Formats: sequence, C-alpha cells, structure tokens
Amino acid sequence: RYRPRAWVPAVLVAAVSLTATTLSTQAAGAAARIAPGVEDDGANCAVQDPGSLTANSKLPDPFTRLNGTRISTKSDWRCRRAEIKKLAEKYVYGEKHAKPASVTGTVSNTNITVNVTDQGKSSSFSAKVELPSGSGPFPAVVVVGGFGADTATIKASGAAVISYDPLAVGREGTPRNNKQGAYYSIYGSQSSTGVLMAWAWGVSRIIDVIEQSGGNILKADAMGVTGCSRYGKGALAIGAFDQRIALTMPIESGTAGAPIFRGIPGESGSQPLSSAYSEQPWLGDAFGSFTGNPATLPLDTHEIVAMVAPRGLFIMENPHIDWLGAKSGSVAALGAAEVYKALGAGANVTYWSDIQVGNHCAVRSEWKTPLQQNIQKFLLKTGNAPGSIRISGKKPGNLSEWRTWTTPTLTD
Ligand code: MCU
Repeated sequence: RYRPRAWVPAVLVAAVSLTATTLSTQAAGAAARIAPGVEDDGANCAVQDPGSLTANSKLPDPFTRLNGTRISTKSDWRCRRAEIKKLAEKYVYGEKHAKPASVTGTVSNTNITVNVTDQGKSSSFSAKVELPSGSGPFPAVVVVGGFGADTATIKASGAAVISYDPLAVGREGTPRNNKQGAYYSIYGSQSSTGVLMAWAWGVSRIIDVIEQSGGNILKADAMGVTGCSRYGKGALAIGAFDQRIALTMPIESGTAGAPIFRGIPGESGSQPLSSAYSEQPWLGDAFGSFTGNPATLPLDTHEIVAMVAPRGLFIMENPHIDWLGAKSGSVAALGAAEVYKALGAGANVTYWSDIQVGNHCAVRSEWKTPLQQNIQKFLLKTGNAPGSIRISGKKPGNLSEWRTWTTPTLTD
C-alpha cells in the first residue's frame, strides 16, 4: 500500500458529532438491469452541437435534450445520455478516443497485459491480478491507484482485484502541453484530453483484453471499479464512460470527482475549481474556461454521475475534510438518483458519507457491508439488497436548492 502523496489535509477535523440522515432510495423498481455489454451504447445517436452557452446558476435538467424537448420514455435516456457524454468530453474531460484499431494482450492468474496500436503508434501497459479463493471465472474490481480501496473485502466477497496503475497511461506532474503516458504516446502529448479520461481509456482497453481472453479467468461482464481521492475522480470517469462497468465506486473523490462544480465556490474549504484544474492535468484543457464561472457549463456532475445509470453505483464520501467538498458531492448523488428513479432503478444507488472521523482514504468499517452487498448484487448477481442514501448531517446537501426541474415519469 503506498501512501497518498503530496497532501496532508491541514484542516483535519475536530471531533464532531454526527447526525445521519437516512433516506431509503426507491426500494422497488426494475431489478438491476445488466450493463449493455458495450463501451458506449449511444455511439450511433445523432448528437447536435450544443451551440452557444448560457449561464444557469442551477443544475441543468438531465431530462431535457439539447433541442429543448424533454425525454418521455426510458429508452429515450440512451440518446440523452449520449448528449451528456458529448458535453462531458467537450467541456470537462476532453475526448475519450474510441477503441483503437488493434488491442491485444493476455490475462493470467497474476497479470493482464495490454498492447494497443492506433494511428501507426503503439503502446503497452499491464495490471496486477489477485484472484479470490474458489474456482473461476471471477468477477473483478479494478482498483485504481494503490490506496483507499478495501481489497480484502473485495476478495472475500468473491471478486478478483485488478490493480491498475493509472499513471502509466496518463502521468501526473506534466504540463498540459506535454502530457505523457500510454494514452498520449498514441494520441499525442499535446492532446487536450485530461488524464482522468486517459485513465478511463486505459481501463476500457483492459476490458477489451478480458473480453478477448475467452473468459476462463475473469468475466468481462462482471466488472467494477473503485479508487480513492484523485483515483476516486478516476473511478467516476471510468465508470461513467464505459457501460461494460457494472459497478462504479468512487471514494472521497473531491473536486473534479463527484461534487457538483456549481457548488464548489460556495462550499467553505472545498478545493477550488481553479486549484483542481491546475494541480494536475486531471480535467481536460477546455475546463480552464469554466473554473471562474461554472454556471456557464451546460452540464454538471450530477449528469456525469447519471451516465452510470442504471448500473450499480456506490459513492463514498468523507464529510470531515472540507477540502473534499462532500456537501456538493451529496447534491450530485441526489441529482443523479433522480435519473435512476425515473429509469425505475432507484435501488441501484448507494451514497454514504455517514462515517466516523478517520484519515483520508482509510479503509472504513462503515463501508464494508454496503461494499459486499454491491459486489453481490452487481458482480456476483447473488444478491438484491436495495441501495440507500446516507448523508452525514455534517455536510448535507439540498437538491431542491439546486434544481428548478422536476423528475418525469418515464414510460417503458
Ligand atoms: C481529493 O483528491 C486529491 C485532491 O484533489 C488534491 O488537491 C490533493 O492534493 O490530493 C488528493 C488526493 O488524491 O489525495 C491522495
């Protein structure tokens, strides 16, 4: 386990008394629908250019298309999601390059190798595999970065752990005009795509290799992703942008992760947008125009989180460290949960910030049972526990302050 680098929160926590609000999410609704089995099932949707941007201090309506009409059926969500994806690429993360011309590699009990060739250039990376006990093929959770995930519980639940070093695919510590790593050796060091999206592309290529491997060891249709802090930002981007991921579990992701961008300027002590933009090339270069005025963004993170719908979602947040923006994070989760409800999948969301004080990215006992339950439900497919939204009374966000839209009843 390596330690979180570069950051010790000075503002760490006086002891606080917690009042937890427990709201049970819609218990009924459609049983967990299977991930569509493709990276992007809206790839053939015609998406118009968003055109000129107008300021909106509230959260944009996830249900209203770029042409101003509202969706009315559950199947309309597919192409509405494709619009959100395009906006997220254009204004937040930068473009995620589609599957390259050639992806090859191997899966063994201990290792995955990935070789990619596109546009006449090649690059390679690998990831470590640890199998649970029992006989395979196994579901698997991609653990982004080396800390914060409860890998013992993941394995004890019956899923393999794939340890992914995202920095091999998109390095940190580089200037924006000289990005490095496997993604940029193919698509160019001047690419405007931020490293979170490069990390997402790398996991998609790992899934390509698992799909092609014949499935004796790992199951490509039973994959989850998790990671903490900067790697929580990555886990969200990875799960949002590859619909083969059945379970997305960002931990303590902070600004450029789950928290709504519009909430950050008003959330005391949270990492400013300009700080997250300049600390590392996490977000795409285009986000630089919005750090001072997120109200002009035609989307917000509630819609990025909603790109995961109706697949499994488990957001873990830490309200004891102001820098992590957990209040804005809860608003994103509540906004995304409206999309899940409209799709009849409200029970597929878990949000949990009701935790005791502890270090940033500590493995926490409070999250153990929901982690097991989510793995059982979405990866092993042996359980059906409903998710729940447990927002710490220390950082309660209020969705009604942030929206003017209502949630439609979508027909089947
Ligand atoms: C919460 O994630 C980041 C945060 O955005 C940074 O400002 C800080 O330097 O590092 C955090 C992190 O990744 O800690 C491990």
